[in-house]
Amino acid sequence: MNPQDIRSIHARRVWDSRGRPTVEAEITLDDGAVGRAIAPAGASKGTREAHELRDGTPRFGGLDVMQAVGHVNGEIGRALSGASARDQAALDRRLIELDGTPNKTRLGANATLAVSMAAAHAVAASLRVPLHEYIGGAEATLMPMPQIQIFGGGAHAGRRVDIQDFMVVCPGARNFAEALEWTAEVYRHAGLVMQERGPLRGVADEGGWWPDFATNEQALETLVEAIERAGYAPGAQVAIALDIAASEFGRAGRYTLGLESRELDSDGLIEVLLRWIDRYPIVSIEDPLAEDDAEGFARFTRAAGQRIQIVGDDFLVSDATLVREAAARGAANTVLLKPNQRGTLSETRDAWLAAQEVGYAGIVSARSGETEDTTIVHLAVGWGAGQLKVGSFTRGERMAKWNEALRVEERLGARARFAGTTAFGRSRR
Ligand code: 2PG
Ligand code: MG
Repeated sequence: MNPQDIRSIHARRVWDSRGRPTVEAEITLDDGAVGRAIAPAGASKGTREAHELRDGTPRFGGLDVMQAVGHVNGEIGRALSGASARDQAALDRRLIELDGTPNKTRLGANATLAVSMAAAHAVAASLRVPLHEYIGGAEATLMPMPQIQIFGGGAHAGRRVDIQDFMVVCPGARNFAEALEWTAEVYRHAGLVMQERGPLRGVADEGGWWPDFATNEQALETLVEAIERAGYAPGAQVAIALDIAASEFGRAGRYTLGLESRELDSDGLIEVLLRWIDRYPIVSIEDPLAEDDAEGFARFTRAAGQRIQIVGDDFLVSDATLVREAAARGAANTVLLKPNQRGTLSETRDAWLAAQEVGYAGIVSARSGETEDTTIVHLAVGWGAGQLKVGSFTRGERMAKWNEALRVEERLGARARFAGTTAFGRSRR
């Protein structure tokens, strides 16, 4: 018997921030240590993501996860019982083999990810160290730059505006805690500006203000105004990061901006984005083009990749092979890392390792459907990714992550280093 061998695995159905079912796994080790983790769920998903297994029965609009829960309590539990949780790579390999499909279609990435993450939590508990330290060792002391949403949009706001995330980062902040303080002020002032213009219409899926705008660009203007009114210098102290999530309104090189009743080709969309970069203090753009538009991605990266960070989310789906392919064609310079796009911690980490090999930056990211689970905070610190995207600055499932990061920074004390914008992606050519 080894203290970190798996004694038992149990899954249950719990509920996410959208009131939808999701999978929680709980692993007990032979020494009695327990680890627990919950799978998140996306709304704007890449087609090459690992498969999220939903029952498809009439219950909860087909979204129930009792099959995935059953897989953990049955097949996965039997296969991993007695295995060492200490060897994350071997455990994840076992999950992949057991599933046997290229994309976790049989067991479900929601089942495998919950187990993969719960195992890491259990070992950290057994070793009595925080998860980030178990993952990255004592030298993993880099606190990430937070990317925080001020206005939601796209699939997270009934497509009220086309662009999905209007976010801020704080290049001028001295540490993580200060970046949160500044963002809190910007968020509050953005609310005040919206209120002056008309009734506040609440918040979008990830907690950003509801985007009651006449054009996409008006959101950018309002964001700059909020930064200024909060007392910060746009660009130098607080800058803008966007997730265009272009796969949601574009395919085969055609893009439809519904709000502005405009149809554009790739170059037309690139032109719009380049104008925005000239006009507004934008330092990062995610999924500027659709997942099927690698050529557009490469053209945009040639045009702007030395000035700003260009992030592949739907485009790269946290996949090491796709990261290498993108690098070979000069498309994007940064990968978004979402563990449930792959379904195990090891595969997600592989994408980050591939990114480092090819000179790409990395951003660990939540999904729009989240819970109180804070694993991603520990991944960001443990992997030294340097950036963390969690959604906005309201709603418990978002604040759980920001607050956990504050605890980590406090615990690291004088050893904590703040990534600032040093970890941002920039193309080298
Ligand atoms: C994204 C995420 C988070 P979703 O596109 O980056 O904002 O959204 O989880 O819906 O894919
Ligand atoms: Mg995205």
